[in-house]
Amino acid sequence: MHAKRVKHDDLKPDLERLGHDLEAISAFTEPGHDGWTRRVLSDPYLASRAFVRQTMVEAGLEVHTDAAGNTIGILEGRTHGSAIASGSHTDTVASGGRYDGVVGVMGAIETARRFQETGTRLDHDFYVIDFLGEEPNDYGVSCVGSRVITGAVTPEFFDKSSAEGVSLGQEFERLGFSPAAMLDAAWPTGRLAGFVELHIEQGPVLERSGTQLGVVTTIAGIERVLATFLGRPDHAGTAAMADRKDALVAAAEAILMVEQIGCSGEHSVATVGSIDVEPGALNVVPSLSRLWTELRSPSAEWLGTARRRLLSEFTDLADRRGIQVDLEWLNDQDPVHTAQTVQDLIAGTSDSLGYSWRAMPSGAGHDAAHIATVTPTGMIFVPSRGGRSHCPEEFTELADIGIGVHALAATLLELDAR
Ligand code: HGY
Ligand code: MN
Ligand code: MN
Ligand code: MN
Repeated sequence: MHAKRVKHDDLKPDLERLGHDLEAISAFTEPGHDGWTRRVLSDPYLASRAFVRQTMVEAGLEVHTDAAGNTIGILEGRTHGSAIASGSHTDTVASGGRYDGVVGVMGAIETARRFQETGTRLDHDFYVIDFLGEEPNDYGVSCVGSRVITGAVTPEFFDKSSAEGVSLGQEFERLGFSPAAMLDAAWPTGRLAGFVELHIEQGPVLERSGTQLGVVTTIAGIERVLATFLGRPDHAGTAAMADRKDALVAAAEAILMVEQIGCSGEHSVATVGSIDVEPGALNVVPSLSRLWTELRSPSAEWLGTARRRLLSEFTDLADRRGIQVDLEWLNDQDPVHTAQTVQDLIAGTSDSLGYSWRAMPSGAGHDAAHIATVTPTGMIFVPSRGGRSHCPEEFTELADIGIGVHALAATLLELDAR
């Protein structure tokens, strides 16, 4: 006996209420930055999570925070066996946008409201999840909450140290999390019967093609590496050019190599997103440079080749310049195919609701990439204006978000009935 069969159309979200939620959470940001900044474990982030928790409570959910630091709101089902889930993240990159991740969390909360308001009692418990720390933290590690519940963390995960010598584990302990508990917080197999994440596309495809929804087929794999070049400090006025061991010039050459690697495959990209230089004085030949680098592709094979190519080219470069290079691989995320069964549910409900859709890959990483390792998982995209994201210009029309939330609710109803 499945849930009372509400009509898909009745699950349309209350746009004004959804818009209010999106507006309210965008008030939480680090002052003095362009755009929105809610870095994991920062005060604005901790304050925004209290808001999300309260919003879940007011939406009639039973709320708790698990050992992984995920905020989970539960709408009880009829059977309490396994659960179906939806959610995303509410942390941001520095000077980022106000839709990345947020749309998936507030959209899932609105969906829970609509199930209750239409008297829809699902068979499965429905989990609404705000995952901890999806964006790469200062240690280069992303998707903390979804990795923990899928058993994708190891003790080394917490040993990573900052330049100041503070480990990720110590940082989490400072804020009341227990790395030991996190290492033991994987959810039992079968706890989830399915997961769907609503997210902004963060690219131009839907807008350019005039399509309302994206049905995500694969989520790009990501290799992140911290490359440290160790040269020699010298007087900038007396050290002859031929004698220098300049760590910053080496970094400049390495950055162009990364660009060439990124251009070497279809749908592949490669980026050096941040650089540190020491000692950072105008009249001292740089002795050290750190390059925070990532490689992405939907192809595991390309990622393997690119990783080996980066290693060999950086090593040759360091040898040629008589300096040292150290590579710390930070986190890897394999490319993930979403479940065909869930893709079909999203496509079918979009058709039944009369929304246009297209199957497409995701160049961005998501919590769904980890959840997909333990349960049938799908993703729904809504358009990003100008394809822009991870910047203050990130924007998606409320009406477009509403279409995504509507498709999400209908998809979850069908997922529940499977
Ligand atoms: O980096 C990403 O792909 C995601 O937006 N965190
Ligand atoms: Mn992001
Ligand atoms: Mn995101
Ligand atoms: Mn069922």
